[in-house]
Amino acid sequence: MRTSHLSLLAAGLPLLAAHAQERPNVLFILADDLGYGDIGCYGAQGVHTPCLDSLARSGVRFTDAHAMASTSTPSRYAMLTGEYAYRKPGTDVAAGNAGMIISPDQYTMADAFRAAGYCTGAIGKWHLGLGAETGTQDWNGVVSPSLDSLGFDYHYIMAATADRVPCVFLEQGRVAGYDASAPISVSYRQNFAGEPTGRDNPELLTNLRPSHGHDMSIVNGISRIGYMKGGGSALWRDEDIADSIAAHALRFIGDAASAGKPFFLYLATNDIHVPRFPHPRFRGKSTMGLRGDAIAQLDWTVGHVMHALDSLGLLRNTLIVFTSDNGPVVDDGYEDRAEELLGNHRPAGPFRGMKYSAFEGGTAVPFIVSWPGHVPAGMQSDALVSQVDLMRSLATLTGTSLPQGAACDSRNELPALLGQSLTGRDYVVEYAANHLLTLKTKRWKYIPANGGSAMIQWGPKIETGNLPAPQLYDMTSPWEQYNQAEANPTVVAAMQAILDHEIKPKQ
Ligand code: NG6
Ligand code: CA
Repeated sequence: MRTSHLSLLAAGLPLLAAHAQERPNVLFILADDLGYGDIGCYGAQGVHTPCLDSLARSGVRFTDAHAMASTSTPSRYAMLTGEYAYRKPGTDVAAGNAGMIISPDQYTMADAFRAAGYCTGAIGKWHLGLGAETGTQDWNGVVSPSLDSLGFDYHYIMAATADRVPCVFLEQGRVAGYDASAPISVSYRQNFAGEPTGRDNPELLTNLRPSHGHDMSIVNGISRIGYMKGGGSALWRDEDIADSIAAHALRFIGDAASAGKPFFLYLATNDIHVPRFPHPRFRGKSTMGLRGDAIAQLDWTVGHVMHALDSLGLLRNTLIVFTSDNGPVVDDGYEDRAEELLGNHRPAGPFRGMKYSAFEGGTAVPFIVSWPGHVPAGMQSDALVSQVDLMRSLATLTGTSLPQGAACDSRNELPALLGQSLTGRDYVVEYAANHLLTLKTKRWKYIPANGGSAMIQWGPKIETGNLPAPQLYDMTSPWEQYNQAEANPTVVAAMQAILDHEIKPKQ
C-alpha cells in the first residue's frame, strides 16, 4: 500500500481519494531572517540547535533552497499564493496598519488545505496586512477581512513584525486579551499627543535602544516603527512571544487531533527578527548575545512542538517543512551587539550578501523536510528548490486540484521536496528589496545590470548586489566573487530571456 502511494507521488500523479486517510498533517515552520549558516546542521558557530539538527537527521536537508524574495512580505506572499510578488502591487515590506495584501478572492495555500478537509491555522508573524484598507482597521473591535477569508480556520497572529506597532496579538481578528481600559489607536503618520517616543524619551528605553530607525512608540522598554496608544495588558512582552506562539501551536494541534481531522499549521516564528529579546532562560545560550540566543529560542520552539506531536502520536504522520522567509541580517536596527559578538559565525554561510540583497545571501535559506517513513532520513539534497513551489506541491500531496489561474508560478516539485528525486527546478526567480529580479540555475547566478548604491543606505552593512553591468557567477565556487558575464554572453542572454519571460503576466 505504502509503496504504491509513494510511486504515485514519484510519478507526480494526484493521490486517489481512497488514500485520504493517509494524508499527513502538515506543519510548516517559517523562521524569520534566519540565514543559511545560522543553524548547526548548516554550519553555525557559537550556538547549538539540537532540535533543528535532529529534525534534519530525520529527513532531508536541502542545500540549494530559495525564498522568492529577500524580505518578508514579498517572500510570504509568494509562498502562500504561489504567485511571484512582483505580479501584485503593494507587496513591499508592509506597515503594521497595512490593508490585506492577499485579496480574499485569491486562492491560497490554506484554501487548498481547507478544500482537502484539513483544519487550517496560522500562528505567529503575519506581515501581509489585515482589514479592507490601510489605516482603517478597528483595533478595538473585529479587524476584517482577516485570515479566515484566506483559508485559515484559526489564526493567532502579530499583524506585522515585532518592531512594528500594533504590539498585540490578534486572535480570530480581535486583539487577544483585549484591555477595554486602554483602547488602541495606531498611526504610521503621527504620534498621539503625550505619548513618549524613542526619539524624545531615550531614558524610557530600558530593554533595547535603536541603532537606526525604530525610534517611535515605546512598548516594553523598546521603541518601534509606527505610533500606537493604548493596549494596556494586551501589549506583548517581547520575552514571552516565543512561548505564546508555541503554546497556541500546541493548543491548535491538540484541538485538531481531538477533532480527528488532519491539520495544516503555518507556524511563523517571530525569531530571529528584531527586536531580538528572547526569554531570560535563553540568555547566554550562545556566544553571540541576543541574536544567537534568539536562535536557541527558535530551536526550542521547534523541539517543543515536535515533542508535543510525538506525545500525541502524530509525529509519524506529520510532514514538517522548516525554512526561513529571507536571508540573515546582523544589525537590523537595534543595539543588540549582534555584529560585535558574531565571532567566526557566518549567518549567510558561504553566500555573499544578506537580507535585502540581490546576492544569494538574500534568498538562500535553510530548508528541511521531514516525514518519518515517507521521506528518507538523514539525506542531503542538492536539488534546486523554491518556496514558491510549496503551494502546488502540497496541493498535489493532498490530492487537491487548484482552480484555474491560481498559484500561477508554483510548480509541483513534490518528488524533489520529499527527497524522492534529486532533480529540482531548472531555475529559480529571486526578488531583491530594490525590486531587482535575479535568476539562479544549478550552476549560475545572474544579476541584471542595475544602477544605484553598492551598499544598503539606511543602516545594515549589506551589499545590495547593484552593478551597472550584468553579473554572472559560477555557483560551483562558494562565493559570488568573479563576475563571468563578459566571458559568457550566451549564458547571460539566455538567463535574461528567462527573466523577460517570467516578468510577463501569466495567461
Ligand atoms: C526595515 C526595518 C528592519 C526590518 C525590515 C523588515 C528600519 C530602519 N528597518 O525597514 O528593521 O523590520 O524593514 O524586515 O526600519 S522583514 O524581515 O519583515 O522583511
Ligand atoms: Ca524576514
